[in-house]
Amino acid sequence: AAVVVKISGKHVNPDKPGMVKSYAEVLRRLHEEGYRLAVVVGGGPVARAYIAAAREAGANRALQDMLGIEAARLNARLLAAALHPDAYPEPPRSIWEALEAAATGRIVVAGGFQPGQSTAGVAALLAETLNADLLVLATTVDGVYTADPRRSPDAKLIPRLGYGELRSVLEQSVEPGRYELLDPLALSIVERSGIRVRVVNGSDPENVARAARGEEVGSLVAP
Ligand code: U5P
Repeated sequence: AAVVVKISGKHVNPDKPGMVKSYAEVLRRLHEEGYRLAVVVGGGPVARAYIAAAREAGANRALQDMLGIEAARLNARLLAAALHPDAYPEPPRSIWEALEAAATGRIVVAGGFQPGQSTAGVAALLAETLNADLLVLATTVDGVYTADPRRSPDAKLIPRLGYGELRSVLEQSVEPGRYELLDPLALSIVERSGIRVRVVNGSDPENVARAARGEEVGSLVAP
């Protein structure tokens, strides 16, 4: 089966070498079990620091995004280094490059592609291109909630939802840096191709393995 995994940059970054190692172990095991894997790593705190600095220095939005893209690619390189030699060594910059990397049979590890989206957009595009059976989002929350669980104590986890329901949950919280699981591009891509998305808590990398194997963990978004 082909599975695309998007890991939050809050889990894979230079401050968390132990997590990087655990993710590498889980992903390597899935690869050995025969899963075709593409992994997208977010920019995390490193990206936020560069974006804020570029903004204060007067850089435009596209160039702020370009720094976020490179920060995510650097986090991707960190994970790829831990996965060596099972990962393709170069994070792809585009779908074409991702297809080339995937054709080698190694684990593809990507960061950002182009401005105007997040790494969730990259993950959705890769899931569509690679005909993935599942897109796993390894986030900092346990799943999709009725409201932002970090701000509303009575927020409830939704175990199974459709794309329309996800869209209305995401619309409740549009503040930058808040509860963002998918950007608008990612949402429209998974919806148009009916890609199944499982949202899990990535603080435990084993949740990614559970999701890949089809276990009921976190939330499932499906047609
Ligand atoms: N980014 C892009 N395009 C991509 C991926 C990321 O512009 O394809 C930029 C955005 O500014 C994003 C930041 O907020 O890099 C870090 O990615 P993420 O951790 O928010 O997904």
